[in-house]
Amino acid sequence: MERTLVLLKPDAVQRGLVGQIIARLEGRGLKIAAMRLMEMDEALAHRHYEAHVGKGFFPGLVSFITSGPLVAMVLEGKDTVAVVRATMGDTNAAKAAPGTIRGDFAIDIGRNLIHGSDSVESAQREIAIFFKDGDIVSYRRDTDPWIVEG
Ligand code: D4T
Repeated sequence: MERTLVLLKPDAVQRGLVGQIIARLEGRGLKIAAMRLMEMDEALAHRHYEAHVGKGFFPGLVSFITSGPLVAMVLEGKDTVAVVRATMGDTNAAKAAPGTIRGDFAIDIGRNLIHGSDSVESAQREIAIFFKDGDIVSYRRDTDPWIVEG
């Protein structure tokens, strides 16, 4: 089973969309392996978004992501990285397809509600930034065989 890091960004918390967003991810069959409400400081934001340091949108991104509490989660399941990205929709929320989280709840790239790791390698790096090994819970659900064959 694959794991990914999901962040429900400060706009999701402020707009009261945390429950609806988690419901969509859970509804697909993904399993919550870790979850915490927290604030990101500048150092953590730089670490998480290290690939974007120096880009024009970086200062705005850091100011937004550190502006209030967010929900960090580890989700687990089959092809989780790709499934979460598809469920989120296009990074530029204005172009995100209806039916996706961003396509239904957002209209701006700088307020796009949710982050999901873009590869298995990124997921490993990002999960380690937000969670210790002991924070991640492995468990079996009776519904698992009804969600993934075999
Ligand atoms: P995140 O990392 O938040 O899940 O977004 P994506 O993986 O979908 O997109 P990204 O890494 O390219 O961008 C990171 C983050 O920066 C914001 N952003 C991005 C922005 O405000 N303006 C921009 O022009 C871009 C490219 C949105 C997501």
